[in-house]
Amino acid sequence: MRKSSLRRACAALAAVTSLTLAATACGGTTKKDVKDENTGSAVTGGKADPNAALKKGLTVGFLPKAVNNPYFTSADKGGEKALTELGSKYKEVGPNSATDTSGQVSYVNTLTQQQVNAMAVSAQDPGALCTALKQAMSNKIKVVTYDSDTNPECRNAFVSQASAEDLGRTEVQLLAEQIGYKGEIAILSAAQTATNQNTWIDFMKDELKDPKYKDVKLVKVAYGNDDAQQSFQQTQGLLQEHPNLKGIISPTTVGIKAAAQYLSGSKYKGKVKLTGLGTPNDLRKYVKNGTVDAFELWNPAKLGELAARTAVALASGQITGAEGETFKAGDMGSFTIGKGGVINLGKPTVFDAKNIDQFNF
Ligand code: RAM
Repeated sequence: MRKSSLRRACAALAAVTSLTLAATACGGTTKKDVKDENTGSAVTGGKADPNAALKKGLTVGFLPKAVNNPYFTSADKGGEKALTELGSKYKEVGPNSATDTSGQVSYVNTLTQQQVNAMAVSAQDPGALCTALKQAMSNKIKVVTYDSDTNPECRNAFVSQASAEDLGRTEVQLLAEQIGYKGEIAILSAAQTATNQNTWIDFMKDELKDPKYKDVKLVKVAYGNDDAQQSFQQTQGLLQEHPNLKGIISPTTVGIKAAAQYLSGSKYKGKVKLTGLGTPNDLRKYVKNGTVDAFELWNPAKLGELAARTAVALASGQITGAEGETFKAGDMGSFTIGKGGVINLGKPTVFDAKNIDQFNF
């Protein structure tokens, strides 16, 4: 582009966006990334003031991995409820598929252009959203990841569903008990790039190194992309390829439901064990018909609520995302920001035939 037309394009971009997006693209200066010295997470708002009043009238955009996944419908509803209570506005945007990463990038840019005060993002990929998220932060938008994180420097804080290590290890422990610590097992995951599932799978592999699992062999990690049909077909494929399979771990609500559906209608029902992360409402009938013994999850609505309350605390200056800062999340109580800017929701619940009827989500 010639200099004069570049200047014209830049002026036009600046007029529409009035953002540093234009400044960067056109060679202007942007604020340098500031990282918390101890945690590596982005700190964009100076010092925290724990006594700052919570602001009202903010807009917080929720961007889940995919809008048509019922897990995110529940999570984001929790976010909406909290924002309404706090006198702020909620909006949700997002792709239809958990593998549409470029779609997620566009939605980050849309929220930035709309000048929301904060966004809560469940990232499909740890790195792909980074440039767009940094752009958002340099425009004074607070970025919270929830459910699935990015690289720490691309957000202010991560609201995690539970300790990733705990989740990975306990899923292996649950399945090993069910198969008597012997036999071939497989994992049916979501998207191949998903930060949350990949972190849990790394801990599963590490747990399997313990000598007590010497007779348990992980034969395959399959990916159903959080798509019901693909997850169903992947389960079928796992059993065709590995006829001696004794158990499957599916750390995704979409995957475990599809796998339960497949097993329940097959000769493997009750013989090939299935555990992982699912909602009680999805799996109730498979627990009652003997397809699933036990599985786990947190309450997705509470995760969404905590993401919303974190976003408002950040946008109000109560916290910056640095380790050790504490804030009150309404009726949920007080939370302290841990290493890497991570805020933990709590411990997951294990569901089985004895307790499943006490839960409705
Ligand atoms: C799916 C998504 C989500 C994950 C849950 C357990 O709905 O992959 O990211 O946290 O499962």
